[in-house]
Amino acid sequence: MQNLEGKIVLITGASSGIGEACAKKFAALKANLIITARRKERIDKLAYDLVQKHKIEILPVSLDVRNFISVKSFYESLTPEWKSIDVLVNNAGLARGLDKFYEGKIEDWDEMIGTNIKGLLYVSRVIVPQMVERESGHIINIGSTAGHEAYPMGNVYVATKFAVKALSQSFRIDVLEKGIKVTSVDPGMVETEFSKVRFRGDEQRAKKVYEGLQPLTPDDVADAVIYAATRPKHVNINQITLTPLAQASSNFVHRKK
Ligand code: NDP
Ligand code: 8X3
Repeated sequence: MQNLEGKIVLITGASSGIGEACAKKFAALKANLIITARRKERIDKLAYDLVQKHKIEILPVSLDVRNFISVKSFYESLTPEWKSIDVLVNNAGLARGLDKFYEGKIEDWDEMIGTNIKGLLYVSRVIVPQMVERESGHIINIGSTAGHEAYPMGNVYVATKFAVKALSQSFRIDVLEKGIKVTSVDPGMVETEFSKVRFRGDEQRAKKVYEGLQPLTPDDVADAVIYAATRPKHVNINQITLTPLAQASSNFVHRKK
C-alpha cells in the first residue's frame, strides 16, 4: 500500500459532497492538501478543522475552474514545494436542469460544459506538466454512471460525463510512458448538494431523487478514491463504478414504495 503521509493532494470542488469527503479521508492519512472551490468560507473552515485534527498543512484556495487565467495564475503563485502535487482529484462538477434537449437552457449547457469538461481540462493542463517532469503522480477524475449510459433528459450532463470518461482513457494513454497513474471513479446516485444545485435550490425535488432507496454517501465514493490512491506503485486502478445496491445503472433503479 502506498503511504500518502506528506504527499500533496489537490482536490477541486472540496467545499461540499464528494470533494469534502475526499479531503477528510486524505487528511486522515496525513497527506498535505490544496483544497479548492469557489465558496472560500467553506474551504477555510474545512482547512481549519482538518489542520486542528490531523496536524497537516492545508492550503485553501478560492478557484473557479471555468476560468483558465485564474487556474494558471493560482498554480504559478504556489511555492515550489506546493507545486509538486502528487495526486490531483478532478472532482468539481455539476448538473443544471433536467430538460428535453430541445427545451434546454443555453446558460445551463455552458455552465456544465465549462465546469465538467473544460474546467477538468484547464486544471489538468496546468498541474500535470510537473508530474510529467517528475515522472510521478496520479490523476483521479470523478466521472459518473451518467458517463456510461444516457438517461431521459440527462443529455448535456450525460455528454459531459461521457467526455470525462473519454478524457480519462486519453490521459492514461498520453502519460503511459511517464509513470503517472490515471483513474476514473464513476459513482451512481450519491446524496450531496448535487440535486439541490441541479434544481436550483428546490429541496423537495432534490429529495425525491433519492426517495425509496438508500443512496451512496460522499464517504462511500471517497473510499473508492482512497483505494485507488493507495495501491502499490506498480498498480493502476483504471476505473471504479459504484452504485447504491438498489441502482443497477442510470436507468434501472429499484425504489421501495
Ligand atoms: P456537490 O454539489 O455537493 O459538490 C460539487 C462541488 O463542485 C462543490 O464543492 C462546488 O464548489 C464545486 N464546483 C462547482 N462548480 C465549480 C466551479 N465552477 N469551480 C470550482 N468548483 C466548482 O456535488 P457532488 O459532491 O455530488 O459532486 C462532485 C462531483 O461528483 C461532480 O463532478 C459530479 O458530477 C460528480 N458525481 C456526482 C454524483 C451524485 O449523485 N451526487 C454521481 C456521480 C458523479 P463551489 O460551489 O463552492 O465552487
Ligand atoms: C450524477 C448521477 O444519475 O444524477 O452523476 O446522473 S446522475
